[in-house]
Amino acid sequence: MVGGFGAGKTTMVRSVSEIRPLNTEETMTRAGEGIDELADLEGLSRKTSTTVAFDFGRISLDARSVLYLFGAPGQERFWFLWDRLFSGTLGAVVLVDTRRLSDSWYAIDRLEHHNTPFIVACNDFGGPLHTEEQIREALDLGPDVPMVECDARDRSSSKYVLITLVEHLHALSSQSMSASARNPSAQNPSATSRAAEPTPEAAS
Ligand SMILES: Nc1nc2c(ncn2[C@@H]2O[C@H](COP(=O)(O)OP(=O)(O)OP(=O)(O)O)[C@@H](O)[C@H]2O)c(=O)[nH]1
Ligand SMILES: [Mg+2]
Repeated sequence: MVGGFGAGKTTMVRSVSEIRPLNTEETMTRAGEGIDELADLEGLSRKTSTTVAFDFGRISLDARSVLYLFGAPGQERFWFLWDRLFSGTLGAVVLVDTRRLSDSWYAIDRLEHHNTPFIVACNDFGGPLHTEEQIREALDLGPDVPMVECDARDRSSSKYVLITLVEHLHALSSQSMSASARNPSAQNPSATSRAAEPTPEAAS
């Protein structure tokens, strides 16, 4: 789970994790960055804590496969942690507050840099409605990147987001397998082909 400050990453990990998630939340101080800019936003005016390392949760998919969930810290001063979180990650959810679309640019930029497959989930803060085309254009998303709406506070909605991600990873891995079957000499293990491994892996 990545995305801008206060987009709902910790909330989503809490909603879906089957274990009591590890959260590294600290109380936001007056000196904390961003507190003023969030004060007027519906749903965020009562936000009093922020992630300073990461959230960690887990979901068992079946007897053999476990999905590990990592929620990244949203504040800019903790972004240096992201590149470490991305290594070994199968895929990512970019959580977006559509009232603050530009806050998502950095996350998308880093994911593209790392070649990490991702989907976009627009969290419902009751903010101004944009069409899917407007959001795709603002985030410069290709048509192949799945986009869904969600409410991070709701378990079934958050589960649907993760299912969309896993299906996307599955589709990418099938594509790369059929491409390498057509042209075996061009086979090149990539982030997407790792998604096919059945062992417990991480998703964030
Ligand atoms: N209205 C509404 N509020 C939400 C939703 N998801 C989260 N919130 C609220 O938004 C606030 C921020 O959520 P967090 O989960 O702390 O956001 P975060 O992305 O982890 O924030 P940082 O770790 O500080 O970047 C909390 O007060 C949540 O209760 C949602 O879907 N709708
Ligand atoms: Mg958080």
